[in-house]
Amino acid sequence: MVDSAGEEGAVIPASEVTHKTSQALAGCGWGAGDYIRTGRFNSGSRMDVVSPNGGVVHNYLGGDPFDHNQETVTNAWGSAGYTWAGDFNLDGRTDLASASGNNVFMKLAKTNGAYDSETWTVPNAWGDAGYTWAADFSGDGRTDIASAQGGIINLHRAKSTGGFTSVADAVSNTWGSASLTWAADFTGDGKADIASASGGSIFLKTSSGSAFSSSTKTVANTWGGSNYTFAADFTGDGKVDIASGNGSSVHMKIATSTGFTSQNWGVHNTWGGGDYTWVADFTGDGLPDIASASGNNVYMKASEGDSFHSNTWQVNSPWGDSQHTRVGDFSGDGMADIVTFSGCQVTLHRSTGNGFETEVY
Ligand SMILES: [Ca+2]
Ligand SMILES: [Ca+2]
Ligand SMILES: [Ca+2]
Ligand SMILES: [Ca+2]
Repeated sequence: MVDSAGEEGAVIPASEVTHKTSQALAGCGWGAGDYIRTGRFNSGSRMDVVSPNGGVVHNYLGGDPFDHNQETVTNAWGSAGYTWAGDFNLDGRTDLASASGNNVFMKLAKTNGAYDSETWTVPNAWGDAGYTWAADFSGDGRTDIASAQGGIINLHRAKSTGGFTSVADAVSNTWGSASLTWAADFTGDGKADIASASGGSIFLKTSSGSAFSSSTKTVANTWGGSNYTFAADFTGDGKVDIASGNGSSVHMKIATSTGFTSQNWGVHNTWGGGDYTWVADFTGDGLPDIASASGNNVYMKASEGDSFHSNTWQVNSPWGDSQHTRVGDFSGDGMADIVTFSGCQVTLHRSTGNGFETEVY
């Protein structure tokens, strides 16, 4: 099979690395790596990378080249595991929210890259960070927060006027591990649900918009490592599926209107490290792909809706650490790229849809 992503098994050689000193960042700065977030923080279609550091947020606005600016914010943050990026006020720009006790410290993004700092209050009832998610549970486009504590989900719905409406909703106390628990729209109705996998069961909490209903779906007990397990809509039908890479198979749990269908999609047994394995649409066809980097090789498993197409997109430059390496459509052309920062140096692997072109500046 030959398609826009190249032949099955093809090795697409690295482009010449272009050194664009004229694009060098005017400055840079970084806070702790576990607070780095991606999103669309200013106007426009390009993904950005932001790094909070106390009373400032360093913006690296996408993308070819990136621009750095440093914005002043209120120095009020919860811990990294309770810090999220999402559009909490539905203005089309990604915001930051960081929870501590009764307070959710908001940095609401403005068109010029700056932030309005606000504090939105909630009841002080939080589950572990691994069971606390920011997603649009209500389906109105605003990002909400949900935090599970056993048989209770504390749901904080973002209001049109700002702030949250909080409810404590009783659910079935059935959970797999945090690394196999995701908030995403598994049912395709526009409202994020919560799915948690354990062996041959997926415990689903389906959102009605204001509460969750609990059910258990039976699936094949076939899983790769949690770093290779992802929730995304690999089939393109609007319902989020679960894919778990394991050697020459990706174990698929494909969401249906009643549960999940288990399948194995064959792939080349080529994988990089778990910290360098990502899901994004690198080919630009609307379907999420799996990319896994090891040295100069980025092993691409491109979804074709009912199978993966395996080939290798090479790059020719070193990797920064995984927290400073991010995927997203930074160049704004519909194809996900990889950026790796090393201090003020930016290495952008820009997807062409069937390979990477690399710029260093
Ligand atoms: Ca916003
Ligand atoms: Ca849903
Ligand atoms: Ca799907
Ligand atoms: Ca794709």
